[in-house]
Amino acid sequence: MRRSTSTGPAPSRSGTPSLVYDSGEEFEQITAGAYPDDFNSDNDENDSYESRSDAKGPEPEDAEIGVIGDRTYAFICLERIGGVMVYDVSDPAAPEFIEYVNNRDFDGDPDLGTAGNLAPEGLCFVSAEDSPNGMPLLIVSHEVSGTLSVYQVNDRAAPSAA
Ligand SMILES: [Ca+2]
Ligand SMILES: [Ca+2]
Ligand SMILES: [Ca+2]
Repeated sequence: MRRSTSTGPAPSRSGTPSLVYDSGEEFEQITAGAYPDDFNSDNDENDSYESRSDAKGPEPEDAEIGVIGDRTYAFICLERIGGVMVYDVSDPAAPEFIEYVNNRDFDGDPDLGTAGNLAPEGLCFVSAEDSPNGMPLLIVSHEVSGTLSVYQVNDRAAPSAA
């Protein structure tokens, strides 16, 4: 897995995994749309447009699955440009893109610690029943900024007032 994410049944003793979906260039289409001036930036410097285009692009780094209500979601963090892709993978053969969130600051200075959260490395989903505030959470660790982000995952059917 380099630039895209794939879904398929888990390997079993009797069989081998088979690919049922691959996101192709969708991550790069989405990040290019969100950050046309910072597409395929690196994670330790700003104004680095396209610097990762020849080397893994956004670099999907970790993936986590979370069940909320009757839906199953996949969260995929992008180590270079930053942020997290959210897909509804309740139908593994037809994942639905939900949103892309990135709390990096492209106007800040990574060396001064003013560029937000850089280089998401690991993800941890906390289900509502295990969450201290009763809402599902996604915890994201960042390798370059040395920071943690905690996102509350709101139900799409009942968005929070905030
Ligand atoms: Ca990596
Ligand atoms: Ca890693
Ligand atoms: Ca890394």
